[in-house]
Amino acid sequence: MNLTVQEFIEEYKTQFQTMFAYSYEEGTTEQHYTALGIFIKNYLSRHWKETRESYIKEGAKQVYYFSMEFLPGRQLRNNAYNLGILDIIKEGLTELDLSFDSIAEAEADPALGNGGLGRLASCFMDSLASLSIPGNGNGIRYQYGLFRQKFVDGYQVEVPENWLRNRNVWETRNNKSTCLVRFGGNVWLEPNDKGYYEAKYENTLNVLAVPYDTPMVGYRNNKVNNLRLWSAEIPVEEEANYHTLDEIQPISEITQVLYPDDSNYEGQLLRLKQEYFMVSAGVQSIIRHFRKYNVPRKNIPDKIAIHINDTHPALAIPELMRILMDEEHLTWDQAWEITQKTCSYTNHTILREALEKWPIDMMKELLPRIYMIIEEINRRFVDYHLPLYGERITWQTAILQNGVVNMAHLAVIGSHSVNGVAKLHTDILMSDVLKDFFEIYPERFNNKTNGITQRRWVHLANPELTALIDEKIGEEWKRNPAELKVFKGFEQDEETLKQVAEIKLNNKKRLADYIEEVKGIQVNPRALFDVQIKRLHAYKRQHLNALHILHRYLEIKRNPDKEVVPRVFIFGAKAAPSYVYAKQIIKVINSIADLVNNDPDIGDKLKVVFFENYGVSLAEKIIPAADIGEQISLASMEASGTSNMKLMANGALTMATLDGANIEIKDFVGEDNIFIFGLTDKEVYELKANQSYQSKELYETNEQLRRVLDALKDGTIPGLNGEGSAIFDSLVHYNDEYFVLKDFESYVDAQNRADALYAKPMEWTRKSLLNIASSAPFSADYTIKRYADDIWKVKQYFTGDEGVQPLDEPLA
Ligand code: 26W
Repeated sequence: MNLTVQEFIEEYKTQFQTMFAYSYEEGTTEQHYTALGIFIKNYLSRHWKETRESYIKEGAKQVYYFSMEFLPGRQLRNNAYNLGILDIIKEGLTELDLSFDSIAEAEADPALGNGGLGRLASCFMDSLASLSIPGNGNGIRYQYGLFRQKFVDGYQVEVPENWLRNRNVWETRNNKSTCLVRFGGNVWLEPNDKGYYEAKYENTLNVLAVPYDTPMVGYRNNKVNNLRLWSAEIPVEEEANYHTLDEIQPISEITQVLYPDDSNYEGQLLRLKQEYFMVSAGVQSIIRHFRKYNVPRKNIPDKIAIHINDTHPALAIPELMRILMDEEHLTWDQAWEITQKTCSYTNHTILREALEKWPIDMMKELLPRIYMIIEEINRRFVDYHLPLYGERITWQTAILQNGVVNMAHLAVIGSHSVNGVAKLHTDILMSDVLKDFFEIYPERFNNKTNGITQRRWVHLANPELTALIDEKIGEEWKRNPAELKVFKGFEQDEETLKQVAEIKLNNKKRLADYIEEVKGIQVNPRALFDVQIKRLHAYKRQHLNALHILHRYLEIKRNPDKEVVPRVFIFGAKAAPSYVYAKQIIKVINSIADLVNNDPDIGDKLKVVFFENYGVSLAEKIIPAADIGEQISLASMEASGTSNMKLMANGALTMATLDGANIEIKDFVGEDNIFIFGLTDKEVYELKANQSYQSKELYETNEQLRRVLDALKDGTIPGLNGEGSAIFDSLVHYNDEYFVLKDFESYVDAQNRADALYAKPMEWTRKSLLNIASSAPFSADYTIKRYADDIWKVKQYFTGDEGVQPLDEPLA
């Protein structure tokens, strides 16, 4: 299927006319987006079908990645690129006097996730397809994605994100594969004459789960995997029972909106409904597949792997038990063996407040049969472990504790594999958060450091850099990222360094134009672009960044004639709507931006830009233009981070604490090519254990720090209504939970080192090049290959020599 430009032009014109009944010349950008999306979807549909058929024919083991969140980003460019028809389409459109770039901007960015966890799921989907691994995504088709963020007077305001307003061209509603999910009511077990107990239900709320399938296109390998997102509807045969909107509400609300919190667990009934809805529909459709192809049930673990992305889908464990026992009539022991061998779990956070614990009463009432099963899992666990491990360990690891269902415990007990997402994070799971489990099941624990897809984050987001790498080392690195290291050979090559610097400058110019367009702020593209993009959370310490900016501002005011390295500080971050402190930090940074950007004494020396509505599409614009990536979480708190990897791959130098994957970045790039500062995780643990930290002392004894902190509340910053004082109080009077003041000095020091280096452009660019060339180990292709080999035991299904090749070099 080699499309030519002329074929494309003819087919596209017809496509447009068929859809809109007038000529393409009269179309709006949005219509062109729709027509082009449908064109591409038609083009890939054969591969989609053939991929599914080939997996069935081969009897391939398939993995199902269960996740409450996916953040795929816009798909038009990515799909065309992976299919290998992007250039043809671009050329054809140009001949038609249309611009691919503007058309691509018309696509809604599906914000079906909060942050790192959701984006990781989508990078993984891309890698699964590109590695020719039979991998399916299973999630929720939220009608409203994560809220759209607006700033009003510098305050965050949330607006609904109606991403489905225009047609979603990528999805296919699949009426053939619906299933019923039951909530509430009464359940009991009745012996029958066939010799087993039958589960009987009455007065349940029945919800129809309707799958919408979205193609996940592999890189140049003719493979298209499936992402299945479920939507809740009234079962057709019960339609007559529903009369008013109020009556429909309990059903329609299930998939209406994504919970906008990525760090704070709230035991809300609706969230529990969402979790069970997605899990039940997903597991049912897997088992139906087995029935259809008559696979013996005991072979389930040889044929499928279910991956649980954080605890949110952990009910897959009791749901699989339920189906195997109640519907497939296996015994408990048979069902349990299958379930454990099938399921695996990734932990994404050590924040205690993020760990899911459902009230037993709520679970019992909403999911009576599931609760019975959890109770039995717990009973057997306790009975078995009590004599072996004693009271303390057994009760601390039990699933049912103090009136709640501990979902992490359920996930660990019901899985054969438990992994963290960076080396340090996994170590902390084993030595602290899940320590007792590590004692019981040491063999289950393993590390899988996160990764990113270079296809979206480098090839497409940074085409100039990609072309340069192609020119210098050939194109092999695109299929085999390890090849990127060859680029290191150019670190002393002046011409290459100049080219790298020029590309960065071009990217910065484009971003500067965009900043002017959307924020009305003029920035100097030659200034150092310093970027922090991630959810707003105290542990990520955007306020440490803000203190440093204030410090710079005060220094420039005190020494107006001193030469400084000009900087543009760039932020993108949403705060959970109920997270007051995070919202106060947003307001303070916005007010600092007002102060700094409008002070004539400051000029180009310092600018602060806080973008509204940070998400995948904005990240694609910002990351290629970054000189510094801020990764400044308190050591031990950030499980991995993934923007650190994206920024480094685009030549940003990392400003980092020794946390999450920053440590591995440092190991690969070398400590001379990264700015490390701050407490280590051990020091943090020690300070917490001996309670010796007193932030107020630092305030009182460190004059530089005091000046900066005082500026938060003495009127220096315009437009605040107590937000500066609130942050001041948390840092000075409430003893600074995240050790911001403790790390301040060493942070400023590292920032000064960055200035000094930036003043030597060739040296800076050399380190930038080394970052680019050292980023290969963070390709999600490697991460996925390790999941596939170590956890899922799924194979790559090559039909030729296409696709991302078997990876020769075990990295990390
Ligand atoms: C129950 C509410 C809730 C929702 C989401 C709690 C916790 C979460 C996620 C675990 C938050 C998350 O996205 N964690 C991030 O996962 C990334 C991918 O592994 C890591 O790179 C980040 O460090 C981690 O914060």
